[in-house]
Amino acid sequence: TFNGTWKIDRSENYDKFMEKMGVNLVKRKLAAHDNLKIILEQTGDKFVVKETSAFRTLDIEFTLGVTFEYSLADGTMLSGSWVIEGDTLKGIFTRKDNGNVLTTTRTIVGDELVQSYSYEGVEAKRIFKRG
Ligand code: MYR
Repeated sequence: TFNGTWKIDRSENYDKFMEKMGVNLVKRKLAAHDNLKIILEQTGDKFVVKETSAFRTLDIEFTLGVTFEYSLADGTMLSGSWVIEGDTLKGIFTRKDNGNVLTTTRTIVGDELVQSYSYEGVEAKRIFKRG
């Protein structure tokens, strides 16, 4: 189960990923220490995500397979949806400003939540521990 509170532990290649996304150096340096925390609550095919970071606090609700909108901390708007395949949440999102696609997955590995990101050929991971 994905349910619970997840606190960021470490990231892999996240700086390069943000650079590809067009995030400037100053914001990337801040984002490297964003203290991201997500609380996931799944009920059937509905999810509530409570996101807290150095940048903002945000509640997101979505239903698997149903398109919704999500804004990044810098205001960039994404539109897309999550589905579950096996034990993995798979998200496909499109940037509204340039039409490029961002894919992401969430999967439990051991006692960690691993979120992967892919954008324009650059991949990153953020790894969370239960908090
Ligand atoms: C959620 O389930 O938490 C809401 C939807 C998340 C959509 C994908 C998020 C991608 C975030 C990428 C961060 C990029 C920073 C430049």
